Amino acid sequence: MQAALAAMAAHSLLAAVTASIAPHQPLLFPAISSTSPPSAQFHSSFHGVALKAKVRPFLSLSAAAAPKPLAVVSAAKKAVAVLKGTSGVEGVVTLSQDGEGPTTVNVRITGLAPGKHGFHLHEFGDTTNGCISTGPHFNPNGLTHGAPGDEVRHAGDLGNIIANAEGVAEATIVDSQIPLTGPHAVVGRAFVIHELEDDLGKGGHELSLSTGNAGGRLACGVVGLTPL
Ligand SMILES: [Cu+2]
Ligand SMILES: [Zn+2]
Repeated sequence: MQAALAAMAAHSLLAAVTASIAPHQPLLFPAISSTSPPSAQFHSSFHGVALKAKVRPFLSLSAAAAPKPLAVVSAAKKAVAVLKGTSGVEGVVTLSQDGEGPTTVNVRITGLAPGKHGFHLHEFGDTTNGCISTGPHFNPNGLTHGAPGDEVRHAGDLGNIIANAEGVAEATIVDSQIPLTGPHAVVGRAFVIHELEDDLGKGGHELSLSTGNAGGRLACGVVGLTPL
């Protein structure tokens, strides 16, 4: 009973204190209340901005002190594409990238005719009409078709991969123009393996500077993120 009374008393006291403070709320922000009348503090948008400005530097300072930015720079990123087609050609392409470094692409494709086959990253991850709807080679810089080592090339130009006598092509490609994040990210686009050798823009054919004259699209797969 005593405790209950005490609690009630404390409660009324608190209520009384709150009520008495309420009309003088700026007392809670003495630094601001000294500059203008209380009524302006909480109804003027100008003072709302001033309040934010006071808080923000503290927040950004604490964010700068945290190791977050470093963690982002050194983050490993991984993606995969599963290639399927209509001619028994299939494969898996895995991509990994550390921070802003080059992307390492591991390719294994089966069911191919022995020899060289053009291998590209095409613009769209759209296979609604088979590999045709993946569009042209990924070309964010508006250049002509070339070899992976050329300065003038499509970002998606990854050259040729070579199938052995069993029709299996395995390759590891390291390339700086197919990042997994950022404005030129390739996630959501598609790999395509072609019927013919890519002439790397040097064949003199009317298609050399757009597709490398690499022929039909045997299989394709959309690049998607995977667990690290
Ligand atoms: Cu292609
Ligand atoms: Zn190209």
